[in-house]
Amino acid sequence: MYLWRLDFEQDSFNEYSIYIKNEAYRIDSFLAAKIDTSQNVRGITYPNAQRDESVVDDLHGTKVADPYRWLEDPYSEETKQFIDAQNELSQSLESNANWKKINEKLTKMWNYHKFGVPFRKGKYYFSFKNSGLQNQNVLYRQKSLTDELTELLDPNSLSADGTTALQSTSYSHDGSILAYSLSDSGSDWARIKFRNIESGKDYPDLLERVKFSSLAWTHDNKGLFYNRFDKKGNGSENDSNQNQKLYYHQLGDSQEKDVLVAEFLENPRWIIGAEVSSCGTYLILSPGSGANNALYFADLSKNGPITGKIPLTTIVTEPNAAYEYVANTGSKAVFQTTWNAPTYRLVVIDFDNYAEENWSTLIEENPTDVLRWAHVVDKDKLVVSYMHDVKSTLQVHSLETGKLIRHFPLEIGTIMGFSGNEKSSEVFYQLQSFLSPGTIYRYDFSEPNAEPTVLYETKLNLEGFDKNDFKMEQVFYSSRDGTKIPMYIVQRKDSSKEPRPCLLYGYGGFNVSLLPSFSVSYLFFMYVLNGILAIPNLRGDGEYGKKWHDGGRLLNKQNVFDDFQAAAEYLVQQKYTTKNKIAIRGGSNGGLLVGACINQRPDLFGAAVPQVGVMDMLRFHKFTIGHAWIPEYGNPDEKIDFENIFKYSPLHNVHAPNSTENQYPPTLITTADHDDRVSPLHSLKFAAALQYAVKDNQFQKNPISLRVYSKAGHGAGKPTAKKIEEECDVYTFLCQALQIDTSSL
Ligand code: X99
Repeated sequence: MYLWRLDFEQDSFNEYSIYIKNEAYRIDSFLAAKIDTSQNVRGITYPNAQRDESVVDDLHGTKVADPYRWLEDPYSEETKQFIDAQNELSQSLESNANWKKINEKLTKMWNYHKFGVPFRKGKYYFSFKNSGLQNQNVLYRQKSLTDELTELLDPNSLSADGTTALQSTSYSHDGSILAYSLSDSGSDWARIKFRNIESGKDYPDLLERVKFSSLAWTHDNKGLFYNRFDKKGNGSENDSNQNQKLYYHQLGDSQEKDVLVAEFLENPRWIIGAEVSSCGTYLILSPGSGANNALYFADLSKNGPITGKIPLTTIVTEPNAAYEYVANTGSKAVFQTTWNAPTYRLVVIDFDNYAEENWSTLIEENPTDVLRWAHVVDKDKLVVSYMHDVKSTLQVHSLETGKLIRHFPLEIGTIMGFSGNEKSSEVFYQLQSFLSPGTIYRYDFSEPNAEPTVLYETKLNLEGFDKNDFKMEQVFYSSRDGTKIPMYIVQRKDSSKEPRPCLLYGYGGFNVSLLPSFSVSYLFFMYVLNGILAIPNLRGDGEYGKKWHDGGRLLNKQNVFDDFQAAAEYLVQQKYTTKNKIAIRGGSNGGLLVGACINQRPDLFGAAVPQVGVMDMLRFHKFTIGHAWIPEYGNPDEKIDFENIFKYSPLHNVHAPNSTENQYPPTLITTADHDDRVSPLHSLKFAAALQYAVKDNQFQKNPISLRVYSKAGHGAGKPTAKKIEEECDVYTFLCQALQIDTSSL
């Protein structure tokens, strides 16, 4: 199972005064073909994007117009002008007096030391640290945990504005060389470099055209397996990513000499996960698309030097479940799988006898708890983390028998980081929650009777903050079909008579779980703006395993939107807040959620912030990695999926309001120019359609705005400065839209 990079982060902006300014957009006439300005009755002026009514598709017998198809070209002058015109409106948020105050407070709150869990490799411990406001975390090494930290890799030195980010790292088996991939401006594209850990100097090697790559060293420390595509991109293109290949690079060679070791020509959409077993003998491939993968292995010790395609043995031909390598002892390998186990189990597959009927179960699936991960430590133990009703648990099992050895008691929260390996008796883990910024624990299996000790407790730089002044509840509310949905609700304890503003944040897809974790942005909303944070665990997510995921995907996708809307209704019924005080926010698949919900229940929310969302659900599969979402959304080229998708696709359900109550809430749509996970075209087309639907509508008073960030992507690798700016935009917008009392700013 691949750990998805999800972290699309917050965005954007807006303030009403910018709409009220009476200046129309002046666009050089020779470029003004597609964008013009128009002004509606209330003086809100939107860029008037030209509608090309000639673009109409016949999809399974239904005529579907796509008048903003031209916005799919990221390089056309017209698209650039559309973006500039939208940004001109939305950017002026920054001139709102609240923006500066929010920026000051938020920057102060962000400025505290952040540490990651240390991990051991070779003769050093390695750890990430951020002194507070550094754009990117810095990688350090140290000989012992009490030694000084020596800087190994500081991405902040690689670009002045912090937009070059470390994407992933992999240490050679002997711990002497670090392979690391860098990405620019938030794109998924990366380049791989190599650094000598002792000297801190880079090797000349440079590997490009890398995306969605594994980094798997051979244990001779001579080179690694990595993935690349034939064509290079820079992140602003939206070409479909197909025919990924697995290569082997030998350190010292130029990339042209790299050896093609695996490709799956009959499955052009597969991404090829690759791993070298902890003993170094086996190459394990887990190619697939979406959550499921096939499974292959090769015995590297039998094949001599890597000079061409590696003969692979097939264990699982068709991606029918998730299979992730955990560990092996000789030919017997442990995999974590959903095969016949909707909440995951651990199975042992013997590479010498790998037919399915010979697999054995090491740890049975748990009927209630979802197995999140398992790691081998201290030679013969498995540390296993489960999720129980949306909180982490941690326990130790025997690697040989699978039997439970002990539990580690945990406070309510989430294990955000874990490190440990079979050679060491020492493990580290970090626990976070909504009100706890993170405590790192150390436990040593050589002292089995000892309890975990605190290695580092993160301290906020926030005078007067006491987490005991807040309360965190978990409620289970009924959705439309009666299903009980868990939701965390966090807020200050002191009661206020006025309804509080409420931030309702959801995701609802891809088996992703929203577990309690710390976010400065959330804390700012609760602590400074006296808001209520509400996080429901919608179907489509993974909090209860496959049944939860399946309950909100494909033909069940509407359940996700129902669950989210039922959360808002619950918060109103239970008198936590009122409709006009609820802001819905979500990113990526959560942007789709927010987009669909404002079409379906515009009356239910006081503001909406859909970020980097998938909005054109009839064409998502045509761009970048969109094809990998077909198992989640269905295939628009199939009639049955088309009919389902067409009912909720945000772009295709935009409509003119028919009453004041049903007008769209103030909406801030955000995206970024290097988002090559979800192309900005989704947000551009959605914004154009919404603005067109409301601009001359007598019932619509609330603004719809679009902010397109530059040198930014889907979220991963975003520099701190950009994160803070975007949060300032969002909160300035929300203060206005929800009429939040800003006297505390
Ligand atoms: C992805 O699209 C993940 C893309 N991706 C792979 C990788 O398919 O990053 C892959 C294979 C092997 C290594 C690395 C990768 N994801 C991740 C979805 C949600 C996710 C996404 O970003 F599943 F968590 N989406 C954007 C879904 C809809 C909007």
